[in-house]
Amino acid sequence: MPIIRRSRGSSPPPSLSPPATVISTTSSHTNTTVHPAVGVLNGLLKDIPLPPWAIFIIFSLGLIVIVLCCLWVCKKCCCTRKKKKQPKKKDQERINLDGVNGKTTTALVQPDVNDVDYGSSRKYRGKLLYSLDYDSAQSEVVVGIKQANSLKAMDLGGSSDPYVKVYISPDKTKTCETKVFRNTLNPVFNEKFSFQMTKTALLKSTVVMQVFDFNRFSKHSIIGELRVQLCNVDWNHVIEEWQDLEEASKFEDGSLGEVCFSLRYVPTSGKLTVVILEAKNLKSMDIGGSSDPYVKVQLTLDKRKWKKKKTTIKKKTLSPYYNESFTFDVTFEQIQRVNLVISVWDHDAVTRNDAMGKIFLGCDATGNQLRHWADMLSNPRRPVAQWHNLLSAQQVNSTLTLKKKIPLSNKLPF
Ligand SMILES: [Ca+2]
Ligand SMILES: [Ca+2]
Repeated sequence: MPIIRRSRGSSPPPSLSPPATVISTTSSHTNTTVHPAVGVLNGLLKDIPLPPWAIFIIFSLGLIVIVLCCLWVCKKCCCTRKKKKQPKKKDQERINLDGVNGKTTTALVQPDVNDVDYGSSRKYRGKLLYSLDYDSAQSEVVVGIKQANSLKAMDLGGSSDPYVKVYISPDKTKTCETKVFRNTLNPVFNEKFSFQMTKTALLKSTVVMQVFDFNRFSKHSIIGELRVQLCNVDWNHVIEEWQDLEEASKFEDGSLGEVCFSLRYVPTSGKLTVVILEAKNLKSMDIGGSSDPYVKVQLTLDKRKWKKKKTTIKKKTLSPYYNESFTFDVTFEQIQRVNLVISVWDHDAVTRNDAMGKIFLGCDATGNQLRHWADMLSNPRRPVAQWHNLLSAQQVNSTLTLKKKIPLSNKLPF
């Protein structure tokens, strides 16, 4: 205890004197070793009326601010570089989008890779040399089928058996064919066909030249076709030219024949009556240039097969007359969701029956068919009859995209 007191008592006097000694030693130390510039700095620091720790904090803060400034400048530089890159990306995207948006138009002007492929396949169908002449004294168009070149091979042996079918559309009363040339892709036909035609009819007509591959035991397949609108032809010159064959148009109005039927709907009793009256200009499906047509009447509900009935078979005719009536129970609520599918078939005793043409009316129909359906609905209890051009079964099926038959339970009222 006393020792402690003594030390405490003795310590205060030295504690007062040492700062003076320390300062003197430091000053002597700076004077001897430190650079003159640091001396000037120390002089300045001495002049600043702030304690050293405050100066240190201010200096530190200044340093931090400078570092932050450097970081900000660096960041700014990087951002501007990125921004310079980004617009390039946007430009690329914009170019791509333009390409997508204008695909139909650009494809027409300049084909892209896919179109080049398509073009090569088009060339691959081959080309046809034909001639056109109009004899105004005789009122007839003379179509010359001269020769074909580099036709597409349709048979397994890498060749074809080509012949050309010629007719004038829309009046298809006369159809001509060249001889069949066996096993060649470069046939020389040199045949001429004449078609009676007034000058006014000429302006509305199209010459159709279809190159087929003959097959003895299977259906003849089309290689390609040319369609020349006669209103665009300069008849002052003899027309003789090569043209690349096009892909055959799949759907030609009127070419499959026409069918006439009447529709009657009674909303109160929910009865839909379809009377199949007659058909005309049907295609010949059998050897001997005829068919055995019957008509199938089918109803679909919500795009599903629902109910069907069919007429009797009319033997060996392309203009059958039926006058057969079919009545279906269709409630007023259901009639809004129904399509009526009329199809004409050729009956064959031995082989499978062939579809000759098809048509559908109802909620998903368009044009003439929709008009007939709408007329029926707006004239309840009255039969409305109309002729319709048959379309190909594939075309109608793809529009309808029928699903499976409705399960039996769904048909029951309980
Ligand atoms: Ca063949
Ligand atoms: Ca038949």
